[in-house]
Amino acid sequence: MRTETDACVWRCCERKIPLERTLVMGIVNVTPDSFSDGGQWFDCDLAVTHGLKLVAEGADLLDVGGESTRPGATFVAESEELRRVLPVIRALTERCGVPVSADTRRPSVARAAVEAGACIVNDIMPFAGDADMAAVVRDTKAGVVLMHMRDTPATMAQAAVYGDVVAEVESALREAVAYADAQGIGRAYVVVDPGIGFAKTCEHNVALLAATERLARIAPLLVGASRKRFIGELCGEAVAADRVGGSVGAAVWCALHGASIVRVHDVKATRQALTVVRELKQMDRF
Ligand code: PMM
Repeated sequence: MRTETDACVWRCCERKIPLERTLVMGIVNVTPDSFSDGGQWFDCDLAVTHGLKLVAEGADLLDVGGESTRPGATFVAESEELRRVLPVIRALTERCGVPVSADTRRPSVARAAVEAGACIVNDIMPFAGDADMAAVVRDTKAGVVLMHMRDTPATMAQAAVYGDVVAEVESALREAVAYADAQGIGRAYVVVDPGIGFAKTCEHNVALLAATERLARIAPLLVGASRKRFIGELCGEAVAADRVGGSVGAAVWCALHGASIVRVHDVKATRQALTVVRELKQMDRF
């Protein structure tokens, strides 16, 4: 069982990140092909400038990734992933002041990222890709995001078959937390994530978001709905960058239902919305 104290702080290397209010994690994709912003920051200087802008707009954390996970994407070589992310992580850690996370499924990249200054490992294939990942997290004392997905980005669309998606994702996340426990990773280091859009249809994503409160009982919850395809399907927007309103709506919903962190592209709009809703919610108590 988590204690109240654990629930309020996320331990990430030397940092203790308070989780009393919903935090905004800004996305820095150093990739040529991400579905949401592919190619825009595929250059170290551009990526760093983008990360600094997100922090100026109110990001509490930054998530740096060097491998696209869009449906159908194939993996890049380890050397290429390292080449893309390490200089960006190093520069952002030195310059931005907020905790930096490495979005990777590779233990070698996770370890190098922590050595370069990251304090969070965002593992989209929790411990499945390689058993060494748990050891990296335990040894470095990095915070870890355990995200639900099935198969790999290249094949996940065919794996989007569930009887009861909420129960199955909940049970898989509980298993991932138990595995982390067994590997000696303290609960205070762990955040879970339902993996919106990863081996899920539009209906599955909506059901999972509707179950935010239930999923947030497993461990502190991170949700990444930003610009994803289901928002396009619900709102009739084919272009990812035109899904800001729907993305902010999803982030507000998650915050109101107990999510600790929302992972977003549009930090400024999300931050404004969460600030106003938070004020209103506080007034609501009186
Ligand atoms: N989504 C993407 C990439 N990494 N990590 C976590 N923890 N949760 C997510 O939902 C998630 C992720 C999808 O791609 P994007 O970086 O272009 O948004």
